[in-house]
Amino acid sequence: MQIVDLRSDTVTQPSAEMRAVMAAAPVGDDVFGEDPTINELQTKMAELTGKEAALFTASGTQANQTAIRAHTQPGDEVICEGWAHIYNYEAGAPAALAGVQLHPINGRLGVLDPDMVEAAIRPGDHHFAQTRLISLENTHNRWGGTVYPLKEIKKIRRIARKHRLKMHLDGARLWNASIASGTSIKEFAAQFDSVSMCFSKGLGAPTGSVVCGSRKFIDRVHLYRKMYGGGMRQAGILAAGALYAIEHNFERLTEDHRRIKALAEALNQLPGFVVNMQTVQTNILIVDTSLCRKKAPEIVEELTERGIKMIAFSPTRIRAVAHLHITDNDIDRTIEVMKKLQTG
Ligand code: TLP
Repeated sequence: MQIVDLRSDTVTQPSAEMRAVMAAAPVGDDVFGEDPTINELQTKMAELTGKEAALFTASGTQANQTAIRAHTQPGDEVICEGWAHIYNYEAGAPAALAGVQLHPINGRLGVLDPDMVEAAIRPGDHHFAQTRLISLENTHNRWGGTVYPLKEIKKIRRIARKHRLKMHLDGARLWNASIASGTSIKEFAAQFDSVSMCFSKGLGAPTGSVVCGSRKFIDRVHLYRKMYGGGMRQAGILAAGALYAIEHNFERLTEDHRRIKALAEALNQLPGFVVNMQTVQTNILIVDTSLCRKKAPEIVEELTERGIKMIAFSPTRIRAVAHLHITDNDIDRTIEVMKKLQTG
């Protein structure tokens, strides 16, 4: 049975061409800064984001967490959105590794109300944790891959400046945000002190992420990357996959966006399934199954038995993600299978 794997854009396999480029990559000891392919990737990412420097990391989690550590001291507070990845899916790392507490604020489509952000900033009084950092996510995964619009980011930036706070962007899927909105990566990045981006999601590289920021900041991130076990030596093999992915798989993300929209529209016609089309902006869709006779995990199990893989995000929410390997036929097949589930 042909499997349609819509669980995440992290499930892609490197193509033969990508593997060949990786195998041929010149490498060196990156802890000494001597891996030419990693250096090339870091230079490229610094240019793309308009920052002074960039550092290759093992994962998106390592990129976010080394950045959070480098911006803060133990006991500090970090403001984020209530469904942020750093809060929900990074194994409690801000508390465990940086010793900071998160201050989540509920947003709308992943976008924060600037007044609520300002109200959440703690006074300097020593009863309180010191607010140091605001972290945003673009696209916002759990809200359904929603784009954080530049004009909204600017409102938060103004508040951050006023209160002398730093800003971090979890840009694991900033590639998708840029393609969907027409706002360049540089324009987004200009509003932040640090930006993390992933190569192993929509771009389809097997491993790796990056943190971008000022030279001084990246030097601190370098310390914490070593501390967190991320000094990977001859990892240029991985960086080569990332370089290949940027060149070949960035512009094509529009195809993933088109396909997930087609799937969302079709699901909205089926009994029981509701997709809020406002949230369908990039390569992710969240379908609300509250009106179905079956719970989301049960539906996911039935789909899996029929060769369609998705993830139950909660008892009433299922996530599907389009990526490099998902074709128009796969979308059609998914719709056909879901039609027959008798969920209404
Ligand atoms: N997200 C994964 C899961 O952890 C949910 C996925 O399948 O979407 N930031 C954002 C916004 C992410 O979505 C992810 C991965 C990360 C950071 C972490 O990246 P990795 O998995 O490389 O540590």
